[in-house]
Amino acid sequence: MKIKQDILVILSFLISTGVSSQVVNTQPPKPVLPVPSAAQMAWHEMEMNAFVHFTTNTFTDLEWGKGSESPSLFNPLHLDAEQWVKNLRETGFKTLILTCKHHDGFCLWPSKYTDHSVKYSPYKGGKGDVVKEVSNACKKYGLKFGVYLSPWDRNHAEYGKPGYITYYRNQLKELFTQYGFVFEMWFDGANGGDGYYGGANEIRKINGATYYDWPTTLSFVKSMQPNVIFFSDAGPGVRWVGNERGVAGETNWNTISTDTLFAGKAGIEELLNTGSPDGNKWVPAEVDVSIRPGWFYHQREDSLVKSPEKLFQIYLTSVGRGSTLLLNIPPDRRGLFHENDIKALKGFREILKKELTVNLAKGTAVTAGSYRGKSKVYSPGNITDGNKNTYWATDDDVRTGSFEIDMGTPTTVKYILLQEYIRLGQRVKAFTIEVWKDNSWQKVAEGTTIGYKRILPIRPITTNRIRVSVIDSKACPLIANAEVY
Ligand code: FUL
Repeated sequence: MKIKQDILVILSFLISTGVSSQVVNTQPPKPVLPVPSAAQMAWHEMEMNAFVHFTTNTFTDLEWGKGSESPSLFNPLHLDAEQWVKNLRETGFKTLILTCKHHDGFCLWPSKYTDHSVKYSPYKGGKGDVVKEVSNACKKYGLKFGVYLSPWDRNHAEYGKPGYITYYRNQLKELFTQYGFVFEMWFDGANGGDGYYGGANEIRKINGATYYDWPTTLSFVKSMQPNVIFFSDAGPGVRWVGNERGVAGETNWNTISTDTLFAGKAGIEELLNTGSPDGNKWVPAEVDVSIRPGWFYHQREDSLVKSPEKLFQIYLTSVGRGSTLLLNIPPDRRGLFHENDIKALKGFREILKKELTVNLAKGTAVTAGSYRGKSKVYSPGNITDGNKNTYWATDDDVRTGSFEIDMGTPTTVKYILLQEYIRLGQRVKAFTIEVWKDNSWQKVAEGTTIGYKRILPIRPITTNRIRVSVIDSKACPLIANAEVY
């Protein structure tokens, strides 16, 4: 008798907690394909990446070196890669991508395959290796290191001919075997045109679709480093965002069909900017933008460094639109980040701290009209539990729904941050945000996509309750996180 009673007590406990229903109703939602790879997921989570453009251009004041520059020009007497990396880390950057070779062909490492490198420069008496210094500083301070190696080479005599492809792959081999883990490889889309080309001084056009034989090159790199992410206009790892202004689409799908991306096609920038909801590949957009008007350092631009406020705006239109930021900070002729750039980075960090540190929603109660199988595994409480791997989900046939965050005490709210559980695909197509004010719900924001992260700045308003409604979704919505600032 006693045993029976105990069983009854246990059963009623299981029912009240929803655990019993898990058995029948709580299979995880099926993925909405395509979904991110593990390396792409890690890339999403980095959020802020830094770009560093540095070469002979820094000394010639050019943006695109012609390829005829003498290596003797390159002499940064005070180069301190740790100064770069420490500043980046303090600002919140997780990675650094270095222009190991820009279009002018000058190599920042002593490549065995050319004389056009640091080895033939006065820098450290020809014994320097900037790639090594930078990758070591990244290791020391916990940033991931990435490589930019321009496919277009205005110095190389064989550019445009088959021999250059062997040269390019030899260089990739050096970079991918001598400097440790490379998280991202950046393939620039700028290609072909006039150049020095070993003294030929002519125009060389290439067919970008066939000349480089990218499939062979990419699998060669993957054979050395399987977890590398490839950036190019069309991926395959991450895509260009379609502009260099720091602005991802307000609608920003991580999905796109890469066979719709033809170079020169009208509207291609717009397509890159927004992605497409029915895209058949996961190729998220990366927002590359420079802290200065140019990508390389020019003294004349010392007064034109973007302000902390502008950098924060760019953060909101990149990270805040489900993309990652790739912010370029070019070292000056000394080989240091310029004081003005450092000041801007510090100011940017202060704004980030001031605006987005105290999450008013953390650990607060959340309620929802419905949740998957009425199971705690998918309950709305997952949205504010601080765990990115738990999420609120609805039943499969429910593609709309809302949840409400109750913060208790009325507080002034300026930003609402939302995150989908994208490991199972990007789903939300439209949503609204309302706040409880003067005894009614007032709409303060609306949007289309959420994706990995969406930050919605709103006109500051004092409230204690916030309601987020998914009004259209590709499948049952999965919301992993909401924060309020
Ligand atoms: C462009 C290049 O031509 C610029 O010089 C710079 O490297 C930028 C990031 O990409 O395509």
